[in-house]
Amino acid sequence: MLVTNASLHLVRLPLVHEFRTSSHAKNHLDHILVRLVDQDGAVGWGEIASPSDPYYSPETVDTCWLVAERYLLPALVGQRWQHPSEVPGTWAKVRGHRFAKAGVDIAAWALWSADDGVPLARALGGTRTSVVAGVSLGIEPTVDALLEQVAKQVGAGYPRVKLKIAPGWDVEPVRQVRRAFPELMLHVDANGAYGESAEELRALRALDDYGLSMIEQPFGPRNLLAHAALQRGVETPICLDESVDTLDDLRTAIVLGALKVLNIKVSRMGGLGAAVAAHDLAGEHGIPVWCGGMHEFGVGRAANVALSSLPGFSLPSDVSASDKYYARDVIVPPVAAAAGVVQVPTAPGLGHAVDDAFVAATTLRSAEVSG
Ligand code: OSB
Ligand code: MG
Repeated sequence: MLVTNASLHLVRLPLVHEFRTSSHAKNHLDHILVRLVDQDGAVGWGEIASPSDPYYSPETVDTCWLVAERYLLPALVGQRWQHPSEVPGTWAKVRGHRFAKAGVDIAAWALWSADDGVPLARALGGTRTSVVAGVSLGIEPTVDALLEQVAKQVGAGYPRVKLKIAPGWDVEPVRQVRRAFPELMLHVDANGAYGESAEELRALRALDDYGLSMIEQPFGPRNLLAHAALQRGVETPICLDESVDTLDDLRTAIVLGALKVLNIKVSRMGGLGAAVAAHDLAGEHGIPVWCGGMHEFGVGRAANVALSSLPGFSLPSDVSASDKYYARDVIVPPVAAAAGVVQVPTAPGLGHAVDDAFVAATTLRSAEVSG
């Protein structure tokens, strides 16, 4: 393959429901769509799903734009490659900036799998024909408002709900959701908001009584020792998200006993090849994985669905239908779920067309790199 032209498109979509985590609240998102064109005019799309602010990871939309425009696309355009696993090699000198890399990497996989006539899921080694989706619910103004959101999503058929928690919004909302939904597969995600004070540790240990399927990322990203210590004291599996950016991080976390479950995000790992490698390594150690989301638009969401079709993704992934997030998505058809199950596309490539007119109408700015 030879990419002869590449462009970036900053697209803004309003969220159907405001999303609040331990760090911030959002009612619209700006993601960068990446469009690659090969020598025959074939097109592949990817998505840089970085948040605008550096509160989840150090990256922002602006740093992603800069790094993609100045380093990643110029490194890729004009280079010949046979398989998308070679694409990260074109920018091997660039350290970090994994969200930016992931968006370009997804576009290369989409381009290549479409050209090869295989669905992206099969190109990645996926075997499932459908994937089970869970929903992630933000912090709500009141427990009643949260119960209403849980009821809405359970009513829509989703079999698993994840609740964002933070110090002061943990045991009580979990207790009430569990009381109202005794059988629901439920887990919590703190996005690293807890410290190791006696009070904070007491709250985290108290969560062990509610039959949660996991406690995700209670402590800061680099604090693997606190995760390992908490895992020794609770039955509930500890899941890592922000702590695992690389395979080396995962190896260290496994040796320390800092996790029993892994959240794999394509963006956080820097692309689909890296996400598959994390899946393989976790599998060798008997660690179940699931695919986390960054409120992706349809392009990134389709990549998440394809990844979730790999055999080790045995827990529900954050790949809810497009309409959980956006009234209108950038792909046609949008991602759909029936009773919380999403079908893996069987058409070549991403398996969804990008709605060019809608992308054009929602684009705030764009840039082009050609060879
Ligand atoms: O920690 O999983 C997270 C969204 C923004 C930042 C961090 C996270 C999330 C989500 C979104 O939970 C899940 C989804 O895309 O449905
Ligand atoms: Mg998380």
